[in-house]
Amino acid sequence: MRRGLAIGLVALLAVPSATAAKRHHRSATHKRRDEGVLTTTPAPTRHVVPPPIVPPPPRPLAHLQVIAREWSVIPSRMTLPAGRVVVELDNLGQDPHNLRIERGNDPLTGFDFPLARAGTRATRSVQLGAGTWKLYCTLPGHEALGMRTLITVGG
Ligand SMILES: [Cu+2]
Repeated sequence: MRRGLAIGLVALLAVPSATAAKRHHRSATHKRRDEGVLTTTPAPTRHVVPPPIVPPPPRPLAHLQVIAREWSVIPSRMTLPAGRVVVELDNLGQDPHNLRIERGNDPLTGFDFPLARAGTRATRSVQLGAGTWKLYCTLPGHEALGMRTLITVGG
């Protein structure tokens, strides 16, 4: 009789402890989930990580449209910053034309566009230094007829 009571007491004592263990296990699982959330925020560290060095954004390319027709060469702007320039030649005339971009004081320095048929467009990227540049059509007589202009490239 006494023995049975003792077993009963042990059983009673054992039940709450098993529940407590379960509860403990559940809270441990919960904790793990919380830890998972915490990992998304940077953990405090002893070493200070320097911020990544971000290079400055590249300077936007200057764009120059040049309209060629009989008998003119008309640039979209008369002044440009020095550097790389995307030049778009639009032949809006009825005849083929070309374009040469030549340094004002140095006729040996220049950029040549191939012959553009009427109604066609050609694009070239060129590097223009500071100074005056002449834009003209190199076909015989075309410059004399008016297919020339000067632009100023700044420093
Ligand atoms: Cu021409």
